Amino acid sequence: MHVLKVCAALVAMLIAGTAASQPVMAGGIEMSPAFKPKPPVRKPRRRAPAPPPPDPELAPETQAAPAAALPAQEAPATVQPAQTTTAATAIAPKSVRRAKHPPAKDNCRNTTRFSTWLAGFKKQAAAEGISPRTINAALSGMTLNRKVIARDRRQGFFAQTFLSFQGKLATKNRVLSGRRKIKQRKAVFDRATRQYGVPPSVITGFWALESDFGAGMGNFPILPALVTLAYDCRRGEMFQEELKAALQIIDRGDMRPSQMIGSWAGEIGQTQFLPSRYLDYAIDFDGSGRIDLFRNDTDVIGSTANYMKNLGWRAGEPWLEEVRITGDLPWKEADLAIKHPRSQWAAWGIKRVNGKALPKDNMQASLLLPMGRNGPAFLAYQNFDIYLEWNQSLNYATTAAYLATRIDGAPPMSRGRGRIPVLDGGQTKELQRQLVRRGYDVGKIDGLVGAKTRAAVKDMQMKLGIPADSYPTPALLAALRRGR
Ligand SMILES: [Ca+2]
Repeated sequence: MHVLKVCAALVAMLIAGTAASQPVMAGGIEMSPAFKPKPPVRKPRRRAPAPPPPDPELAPETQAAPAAALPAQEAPATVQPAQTTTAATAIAPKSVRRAKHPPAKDNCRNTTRFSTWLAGFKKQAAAEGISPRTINAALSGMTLNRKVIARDRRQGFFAQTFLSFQGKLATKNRVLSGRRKIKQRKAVFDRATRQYGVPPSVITGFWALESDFGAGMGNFPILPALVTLAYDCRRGEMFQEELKAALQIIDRGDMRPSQMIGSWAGEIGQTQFLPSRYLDYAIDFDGSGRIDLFRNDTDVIGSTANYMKNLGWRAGEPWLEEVRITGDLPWKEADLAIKHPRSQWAAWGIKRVNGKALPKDNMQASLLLPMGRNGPAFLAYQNFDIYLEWNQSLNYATTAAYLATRIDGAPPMSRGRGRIPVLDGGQTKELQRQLVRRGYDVGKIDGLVGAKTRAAVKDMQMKLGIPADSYPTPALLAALRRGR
């Protein structure tokens, strides 16, 4: 795992709770005849009852794609063709790594005409082996969907604290429905655990957040969305690869263009796989001869487990654990980029949340304080990195990991120790300007606390001799205003 890289990118999302909103409905899309919304692979839609659907924080909205390295066109060689898959062959582990994409280019401008770009993309897709039939069926008559672009650029404008974010998403309903699903599909989960080492609660945690077990998979035709995002300069490279992967899925015979219905950002199925993730990791876990991530629980469970194993999930190890802090700590050690053996955290007075002692062993963990030293505290184990690969937003990753522990029986989250001070967006911008004046690089002055801002805050806290937990507070802002 690229722990440091991942952590740096991730911490970047710390307070960037980001946009949250319902998937945009298909009504706003200009569709070619090929994309009349008739999703034959989906159950009748029923929106999840829980507040903001999870899609705001999903991978496509974050700043870089999951790891990986083969050019998209080479991927099919490693994939079992759907028509010939059997349970035995489908679960053969695959090892696909795609290249990391460059960070999103905010404030970029599109200079090429859409029609010119699309003609070029079609040529390139054909040159890379996608059949003319698929290219025509999927891309003819495509137009740009400005709503998708607006949606993509709007993300990141909504900051939300971790406590508020997790409160809306890691609901009791999802805890209970997760437990029910595990009981209901016990044999499948047992097989997935044996095969991939990923626990049922971890899979159901994602499953609940991503679609409430299929109730909310999005009703957006993803091809027009992918074409738009592939054209747009902000994350063009990433989405050109996703668009090609979608074409490969069609070429492979898994889906017809009209069946590709999902989120406005191109994710499909009950655990909301981007097309490249589908192409590389979706499997026919029930041996039916086809992969179905829309309606088939067994395929959803197997595919999700297969994906996580390929990301490096460590069987039998924990991922996240809420802990209790007793007394003072060297706060600067609370950083996802820093790991210590559990025995060291125990020596610093960290206990299990029920007050019992932590095992004094060598298990590596970071201390995660999403809202600073007075907020809830977690030990994030090495498997937590897999959560960050799934989605780089730290709020999302922590919420998904915590939800899995709740499904496994962990008690409701502690609200922290006392009042937790919060800076609003305007105050955060002012803090960023103050830090820039002192020579720090905080990235964009955007009112969102990303990795650079957190690092600057931590350094400033150390200089001022105050607890260096990287969490920006009104007190720190006040000290900076006073010219310290
Ligand atoms: Ca199947």
